[in-house]
Parts: sequence; structure tokens; C-alpha cells
Amino acid sequence: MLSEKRRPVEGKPLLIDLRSDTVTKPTDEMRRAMSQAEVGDDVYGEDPTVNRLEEEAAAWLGKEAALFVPTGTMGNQLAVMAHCLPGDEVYVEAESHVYWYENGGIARLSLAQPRQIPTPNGRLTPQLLENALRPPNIHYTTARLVCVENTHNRAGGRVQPKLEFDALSDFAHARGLKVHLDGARLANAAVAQGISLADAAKGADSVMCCLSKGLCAPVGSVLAGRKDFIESARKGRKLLGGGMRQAGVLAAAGLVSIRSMVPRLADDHALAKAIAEELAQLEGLSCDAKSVETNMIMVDLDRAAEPVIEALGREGVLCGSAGPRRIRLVTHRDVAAAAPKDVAHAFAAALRA
Ligand code: TLP
Repeated sequence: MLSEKRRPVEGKPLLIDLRSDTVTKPTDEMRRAMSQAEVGDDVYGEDPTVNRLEEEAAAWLGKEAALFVPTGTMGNQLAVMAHCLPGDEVYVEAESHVYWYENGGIARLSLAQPRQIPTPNGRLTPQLLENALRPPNIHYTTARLVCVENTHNRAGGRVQPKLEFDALSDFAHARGLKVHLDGARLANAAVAQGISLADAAKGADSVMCCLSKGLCAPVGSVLAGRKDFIESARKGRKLLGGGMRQAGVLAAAGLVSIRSMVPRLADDHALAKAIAEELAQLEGLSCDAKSVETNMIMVDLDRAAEPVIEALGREGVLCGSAGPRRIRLVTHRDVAAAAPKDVAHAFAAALRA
């Protein structure tokens, strides 16, 4: 339901684009690295820059091997394909991206059965998983995989703390399940906790992390796991038409993301908090600044979201809907530090309109 196609209102200069951190532009350093990248045919395994990115991404995420993929969606779906057999059950948090926003991929690409587990805050726990699991029985399909999302998008960028994730993955492993981590924004989760991404992903058998969101690369995500898992995902990527050729021009930007863009996410988090604190003072909406843990802000309205989003667009603030009366705002590198006051003024005007 996010209004990804919303564009700046014609004739009016764009002021603040808070639709997503996917709108970030590559940095100057990235553009330089892209123009100078050494390349080869990656389907033959001959692109030195892609090979370097995959090596560094594996170490970054604390896994044996990694694969460069065009999108986070492809990374998640390849993981499900590599872990599951047709008919298997995949446990997903009820509001997770892999269930909500990936076109039914679990069912369509892996022929597996997603089982939604509702949570109050996007955080699956051993108890909730245990309630969903069934003992082996002739009537039941095979429980195979649990997917965890950190940070959690529809929960408003909430973080699953490392100890909680470790406990959940220990529980899942003890019951013979694999664990896939949708870490599209794992770097945000790591920065918020002051830990490395490898530490944050330790309990996962596989992890996907996007380079094209807050980390500013123009394209690309990485999927990491054991060597044999990555070999299976590499075959799956070819099946889906994701075998790219001189992809080093893209991987070069991804290397800048991994090497130097993570620490600055703290600025995005501070900015999100500041915007939420300004919005919390307005009438006609509710915004809980305390629940802002990373770079997302959820605003609940006392009326329909779409007309307010349109009015905000006329005020030069772009954002998306995350429910009939809910607006999502996402901070990123291309939002000015002075934005909180401007965003609050735009909301006040839009709510008056
Ligand atoms: N999320 C996008 C939209 O698809 C909703 C956004 O603007 O937030 N996992 C998570 C948790 C995500 O938030 C996203 C993208 C993905 C996977 C998919 O990544 P891409 O867009 O690269 O396929």
C-alpha cells in the first residue's frame, strides 16, 4: 500500500522526499568508483569487482559466502527457494515484507506455504513460534523455515534485539527449522544496537541485506550464508533471470556502501526521532516518538491517509501510506537536518486543508 509511484507535484520543486530510503542517490564517491570499476562477465564468475563485493559482504555479514543480487526481493525469494521443498511450511511474521510485498513469491516461486504469525511489534518470539508449530503427523506439511525481519518495516523500523533474535534462532534450530533474516535494513538494526552486522546476523542460516536503501547504492542487495546455500541461490538467481554480466559497475557502489556508509545511519535515526518529536505535538494525529528506533516514523491519523498524503505533496513533503489511516515517513542521507520543522509545518497545513 506504500505509494511508491507518487511523484513530486508538477511545477513545484521537491522539498523533502520521505517516501523511502530507497530514493537516495549514489554519492560522489560511488559515482567515481562506478566509473573506474574493473569488470568482467559475472555469469562466468569473471567480474573482479563483483567477486570482491561478494567476499567482503560475506565477512561483513559473518557468513561463508555471499551473492550479489539486483534486489532485496530477489534475495529473500532465493533464500526461500534454496531452503525449501514444495509444500514446506514457512513461518513469517504476519506483517513481514516477504509476505506482504513480494507478490506471493513464497507460494509462486517455492511452492511453499507461508504461515503468518501475528505479533504486536514485528518481533517473533520462541513462544509465538512454538504456538504455531505442530508435531510431525501424517496430516501436516513439513515445518522448514522461519523468516525474521530486522529492522521491521511495517512495524515502523523497530529493532529485534540481538539476544532476542539469538534465542529465537536457537529455538528454531532445536526444532529442525532454518532461519532466514530479511535484513534489508540490518545495518540500521546494527547501528541502533551498537553491534556489527555479523553479530546481528549470527543466529541466521541466511541473511539478505540491501545496499540500495540507507546505504545509498543505486542498485543491489547481498545474500549470505553457507557455501552450498549460496551455490544453490546462484543457480536460482540464473533461473529468475538475475545473472548479470558486467555488474561490477554496480558492485563498485555496493563496496562503498559496505565500507563507509554504515556509521552515518545514526544521523538518519536522530533525524527520524526529531521529526517524530515535532509531529507528536500536532493535533489530529498520533505519533509515538518513543517507538522510533531507527529511520522510520509512523503517523496515525484521525482520518483517511490518502488525501493528507496528497495535501502534504502540495506542501512539498512526499511520504507513503502504510494503512488506511497511517502514513510512513523514512529518513535518509538526502534529507536536510533542518527538515523536522518543515515537515511539522507541512503536516499542520495538510491537516487544515
Ligand atoms: N521495501 C520497500 C517497499 O518494497 C515497501 C520500502 O520502501 O520500504 N525487505 C524489506 C524489509 C524491505 O523493506 C524491502 C523494500 C525489501 C525487503 C525489498 O527490497 P527491494 O525493494 O530491493 O526489492
